[in-house]
Amino acid sequence: MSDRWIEETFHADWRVALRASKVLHEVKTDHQHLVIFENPYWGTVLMLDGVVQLTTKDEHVYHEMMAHVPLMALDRPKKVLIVGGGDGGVLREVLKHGCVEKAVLVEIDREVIDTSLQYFPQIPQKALESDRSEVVIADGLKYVAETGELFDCIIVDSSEPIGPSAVLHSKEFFASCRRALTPGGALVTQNGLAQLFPDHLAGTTRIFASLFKRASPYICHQPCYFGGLFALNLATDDKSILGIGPKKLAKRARKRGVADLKYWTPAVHLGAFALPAELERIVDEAVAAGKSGDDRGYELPPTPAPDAPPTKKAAAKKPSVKEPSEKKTVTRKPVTKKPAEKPTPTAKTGP
Ligand code: SPD
Repeated sequence: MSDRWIEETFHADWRVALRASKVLHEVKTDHQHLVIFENPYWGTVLMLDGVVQLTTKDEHVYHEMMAHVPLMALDRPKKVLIVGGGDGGVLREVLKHGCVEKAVLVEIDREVIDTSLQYFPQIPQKALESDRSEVVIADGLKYVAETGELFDCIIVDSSEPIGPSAVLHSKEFFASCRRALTPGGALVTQNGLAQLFPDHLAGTTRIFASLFKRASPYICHQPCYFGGLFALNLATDDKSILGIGPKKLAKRARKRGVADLKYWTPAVHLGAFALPAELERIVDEAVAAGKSGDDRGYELPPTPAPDAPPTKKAAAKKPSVKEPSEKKTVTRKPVTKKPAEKPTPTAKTGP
């Protein structure tokens, strides 16, 4: 068994490390650092720019909740746009809805698609080749801004707001999504670890509340996203889609042929919108702010220079982390260690 450990840094003071029993593929693509490796517990793991995107053990949680919550809420969604999601997991779930006639997947990095098909084909299954799927290699921001098509549902399956994913958390992008939605359609995005990064949740919620009649974050728990509750965020102009009861949700699932899920149920769907008090407060404040014109999105705090004394504010929010170079950009780079080596200094990550 290999002794290489690959780390994800969530916080200046907190990393997790996964054993890479076998590195299957590692490359710097045109857009990001991509590594796929085997871990005896988690199965196959995909990391982009040092952030775990999925493991074959628990990918169903996130993929089911990204797809089925908005789609089950909608009456008869026919056209779906997925931005990102090149691994095909969300697409696989979307196509389970018999009423979906067309699903367009726009991925900026072709290598995510190619390597997913090669190293964990059980995730996309046949979704990427389906007659109902259209796969476009393009910049999601540009695609959504320029498309003349309208979609009933847009699902943004991005990474954290770093690297090529950063723009997919911006107001400009979400405003374009709104223009590309049919009236009453639903937009969903991943919104990060809510308890670790509440500012991220607040930022997206402010934007959603400023653009849509309703912003409704919901949560799931995906074990490989270490750090507690994972937030997703749904925006719509049709408030009624959030009031669908359990019987109707179950009926829709039956009628559309959505079966044998591992996480989503009507009860989980409804319960996911119940937020713990501390998060509910953050969301309520963000909605109020968004409605009164404060549409500030989440901004990554700048990484301090390696030797700069931390300011009080920076120290409280984002402790300084030693970096090997002068580089000040914030990226999640996988830190790999062999047992004999000293810990490698790492870039501060966290969205
Ligand atoms: N913290 C990582 C969040 C990653 C969200 N995207 C996952 C892509 C899986 N299709």
